[in-house]
Amino acid sequence: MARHLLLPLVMLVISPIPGAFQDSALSPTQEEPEDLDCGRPEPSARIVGGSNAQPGTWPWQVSLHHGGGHICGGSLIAPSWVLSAAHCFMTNGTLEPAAEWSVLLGVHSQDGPLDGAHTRAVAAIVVPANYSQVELGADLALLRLASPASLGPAVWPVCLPRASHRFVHGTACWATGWGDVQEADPLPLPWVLQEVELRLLGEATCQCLYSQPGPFNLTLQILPGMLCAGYPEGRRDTCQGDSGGPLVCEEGGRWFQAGITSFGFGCGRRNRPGVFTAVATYEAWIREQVMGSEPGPAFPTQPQKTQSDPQEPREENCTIALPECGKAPRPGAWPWEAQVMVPGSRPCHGALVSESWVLAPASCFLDPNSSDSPPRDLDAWRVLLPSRPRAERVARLVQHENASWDNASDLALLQLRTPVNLSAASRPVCLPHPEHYFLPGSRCRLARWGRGEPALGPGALLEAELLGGWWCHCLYGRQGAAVPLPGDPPHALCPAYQEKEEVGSCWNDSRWSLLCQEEGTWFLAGIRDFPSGCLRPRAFFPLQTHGPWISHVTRGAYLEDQLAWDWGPDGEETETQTCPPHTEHGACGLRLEAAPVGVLWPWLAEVHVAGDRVCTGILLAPGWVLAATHCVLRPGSTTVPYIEVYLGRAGASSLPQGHQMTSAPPLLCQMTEGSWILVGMAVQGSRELFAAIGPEEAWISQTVGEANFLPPSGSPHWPTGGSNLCPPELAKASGSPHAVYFLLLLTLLIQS
Ligand code: 4AZ
Repeated sequence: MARHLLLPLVMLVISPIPGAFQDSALSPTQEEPEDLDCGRPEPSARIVGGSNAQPGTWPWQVSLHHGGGHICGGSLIAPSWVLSAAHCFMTNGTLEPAAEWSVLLGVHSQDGPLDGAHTRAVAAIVVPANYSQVELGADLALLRLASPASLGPAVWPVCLPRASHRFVHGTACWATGWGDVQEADPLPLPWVLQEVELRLLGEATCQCLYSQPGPFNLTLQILPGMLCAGYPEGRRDTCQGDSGGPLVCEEGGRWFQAGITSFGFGCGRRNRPGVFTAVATYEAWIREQVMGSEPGPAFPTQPQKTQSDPQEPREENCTIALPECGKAPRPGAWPWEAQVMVPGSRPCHGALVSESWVLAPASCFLDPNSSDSPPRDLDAWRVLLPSRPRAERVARLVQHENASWDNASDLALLQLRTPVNLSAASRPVCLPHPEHYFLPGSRCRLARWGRGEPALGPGALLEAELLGGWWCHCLYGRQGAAVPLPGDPPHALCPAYQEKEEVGSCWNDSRWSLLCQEEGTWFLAGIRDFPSGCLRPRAFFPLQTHGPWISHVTRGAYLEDQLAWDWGPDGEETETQTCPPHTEHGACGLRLEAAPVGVLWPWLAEVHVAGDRVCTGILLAPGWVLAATHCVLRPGSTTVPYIEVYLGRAGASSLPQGHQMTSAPPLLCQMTEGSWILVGMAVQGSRELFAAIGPEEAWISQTVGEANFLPPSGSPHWPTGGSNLCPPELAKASGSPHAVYFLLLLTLLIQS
């Protein structure tokens, strides 16, 4: 089946049923099929709020095993017949041999001894001739057992609806199974059967929900013979592994099977309810297959509806669900901002990700003196949330298993003792699914993360635009490495800042998270900018790879689908899927004696962007010119523009009077032995303040390979405290630097 279409489940509720089946002594074989007392696991008082089913609540639920494990669910409809989904048994269009399957009946927990349960071999599997794939319907199968099931309180058939049976939209029904509890998150041991209450949705509503834009531009046609159940807001659903299991509705004291779990888009997602095979549609086909079996399945007539039953709505308008996370009244007023207060430490900044969970860097809570997590006194910990009068108490701390001070998994989840009532003032941030693709040009902001000192003033909010994946990857990734395609989790996210706020010393020690906005909804896109010095765009570890871990721990964090699909006129620059290769060796810093007339500085390059000469670059090696990032990456543009580099003509003359270049020139110093060395690049807008090259040495040498660095003894002294460099005579006058300055390496594609 189309894997991407399907996924996790959730469950609720409970129902005790002691005393069920007092009449189970009656021998089913003496009954007429219609008299088989199907669908009655009485008494059944249900309580919403649990997730494990009580033993015996759903005695028709079976588990279908193949290769030693649970693959799909099914329902017992007669002593020798199980109803399930066709897609469970098809591989590449071929039906798998019945002999490879077995049916477990009367199971509750699939771990350990299956008390009271029994197994039957499968004699035959039948699938409708017109079944081809789940999205085209007819996703049902009948399994004939090699010998009849032993009926009893834990094993009993469900009632089947006749073709004329009408299930009223809005009815609360129940789905059951041992499937995943979230997308790609298997049911944990001891594998207790799960149940979830789902509401039947009308076909028009379901079609309308599935027509809402969403990932992969999915188009799904709800066909006759399908039915939908769930909620526009998602969060309760069936998932992978529940397929083939029943969706049952109680009518007149009996349980009728309205649907067979078939597919859906993901699990529990907004506007993507589960899709089921409508059993009533297939009455004739089922009767035909089981003809001659005694007793066969029971198709009781639909119990009379009472007067108070609602009229079936004709046409439902579809009230789609909007994201419940990520809405902020204005940038900076973050309703998910959380501060974790641990006695004796500075507050640690994190984000509310659900009613009960806060995500924060694990490094806030790691003991620097010990590699093991010491026992902690969480009693004294507090979490401050916006607009909450009292600090929240912490019940539990769960650290990512790979968390360490300096890595991409520096994450911890803190569970609040009391869930927060979500409101406009306190609500979670949205988290991206693993396949989320933040479009180049996405509008982003920084938010405090961890224990960093506020390098920015309280009102300062850096607005940033996301760079395309190619640029971000190749600025940080290994040369020649393949660039992840859109939809594959990126290795890094690079925002390019636009606002010229007071930034301080390139905020070297600050810790930030990256929030990106789609359709007015904020996602926590990245965490922990990696140490990158001042000269390159900041890069953040993408959070999306951690979505499954976060939903596994929290069971209810707000993972939200991608909301923006507009690729814009430029699209992503996907032509080159690898980063540029290294080039040949060369020599640096020596002014050629026989320079062409008028050329004073042979390493200077004119950088032209979209036809305009914008700044000066420096030839570092035959294939590489170093230039300021802001020369080539323009605010408002999502891709790198057309760039030309002219060599051998820069520096011969100064710019014409009055001509303003985007970037001021590089700072070069002559060593005693006569070599010139590049010391800094002028900060944007300044002719006096330079961003030092020294801290970028590792990056440049890794990228360029053959760039020539003078040995330390020959280098001028690199400033240690920060990476901004002022010529000594200007140091006093410079004040604090404005705007971080980036460098970009251009590969010369055409060399002449
Ligand atoms: C599955 O893969 C599956 N959310 C079943 C149901 C749903 C998704 C996937 C509906 O078996």
